[in-house]
Amino acid sequence: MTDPRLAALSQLLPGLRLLTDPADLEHYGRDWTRRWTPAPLAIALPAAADEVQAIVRWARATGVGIVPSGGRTGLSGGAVAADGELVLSLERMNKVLGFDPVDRTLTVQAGIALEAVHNAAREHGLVYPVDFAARGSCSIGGNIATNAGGIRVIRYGNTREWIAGLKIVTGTGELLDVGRGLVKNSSGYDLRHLAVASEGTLGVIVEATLRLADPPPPTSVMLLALPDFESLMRVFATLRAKLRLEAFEFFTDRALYHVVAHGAYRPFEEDHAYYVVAEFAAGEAGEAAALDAFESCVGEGWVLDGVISQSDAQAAQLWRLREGITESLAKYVPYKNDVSVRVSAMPAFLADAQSLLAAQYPQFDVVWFGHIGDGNLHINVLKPEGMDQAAFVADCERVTKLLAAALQAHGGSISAEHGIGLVKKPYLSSTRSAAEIDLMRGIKRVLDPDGVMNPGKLFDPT
Ligand code: 2HG
Ligand code: ZN
Repeated sequence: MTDPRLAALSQLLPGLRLLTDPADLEHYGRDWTRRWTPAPLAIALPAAADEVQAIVRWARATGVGIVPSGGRTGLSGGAVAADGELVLSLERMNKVLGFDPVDRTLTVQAGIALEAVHNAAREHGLVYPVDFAARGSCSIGGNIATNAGGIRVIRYGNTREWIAGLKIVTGTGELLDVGRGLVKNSSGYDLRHLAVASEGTLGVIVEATLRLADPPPPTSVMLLALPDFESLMRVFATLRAKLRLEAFEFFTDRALYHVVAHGAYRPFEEDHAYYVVAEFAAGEAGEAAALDAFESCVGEGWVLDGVISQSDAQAAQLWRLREGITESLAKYVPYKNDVSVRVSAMPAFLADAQSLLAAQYPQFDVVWFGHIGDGNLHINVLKPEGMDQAAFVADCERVTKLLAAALQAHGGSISAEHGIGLVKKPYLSSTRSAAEIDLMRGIKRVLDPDGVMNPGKLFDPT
């Protein structure tokens, strides 16, 4: 280890695991965006909060930036280390620390995978209800740092709702214990919520106390085929009125094409323009209500075909059609948009966004899907084979500027649930006012006075 800064870190923390192999730098320096060439200084794998504190103090002394790192499944470049930073991986801090049956909370280290949180909650007869396809690899710390949403937000809300307490090592090296599991606490600013969606720019989340919920009733899944976008919001309103919805997701024919090409089963004989996967409370009443809702949607011409799962295996098969989309598109290195508007603004925004993208992207395969019930659309633009990556991204950026303006006009956000990171940084001001961004910078200055925490993410230093 020749770099004197790393030698100093090793001297400070002789037990600290540090990696500098090129393969490790590459592995830990990137996330799922695959757009930047990883170039971290090294990877640190601390085992405890006091080591994290010492690393932050070292970073302040040496000026090396720190990129906090969980499962690196992010889609906005928030965990990318492409500029000589130290990647601080929470991988070894992945334990369940405790369960409290009275408070109904689970305390975990931040590096634990979301799926391991689900399993731990289930062992106690409860659930941690935030869920999405990357559950096996993403970490709870990363979920909190991006306020991850996923497929059950319409019933349970985003990650933010489930955070009872956090331990955070701030950019000053101080360990804050905020929230402390209290249900009621009107004692001033709630610092928990500054950490949620902060994308590692204020500090490193090292521990979280999560609220747990009662398990949902048994559910069934239905897949519906729709003729047009207008029907989508109508079907949503009908299903929401008649059923206890646990999830309501949509995707287009292009998404189905790719996910089937990737190995999923083909649900209907005929092709349709749009599809909905809805999960709802089952049982006799649930099934009857589902049939009733289905028939009235068919009667209105909003639904053209449909299937209701008859077993858990079939439910999983239907879910795969939605959850397999990201993976099925990965080989195209898509340009991703993750946008939101108020649900009530969705029909008007959709009309604008559709005509905008049809006019601007006539030559690209554009795949729409997402969490329509939350006002959240994912729009993946696929790079044509043989096209230069930089030219493709430049063309997409040109269109994103127009999309950001449309979002601004409809009061929406350029990032619904993936974060700003590096990818959406140029568009932050379409979603946040200048006064808000100034305040955010001010907050960063207080918690990270030397700018060592995830530098260049969210916004550039002034
Ligand atoms: C999803 O909803 C994820 O599946 C990923 O947020 C979205 O790949 C994407 O664009
Ligand atoms: Zn999503």
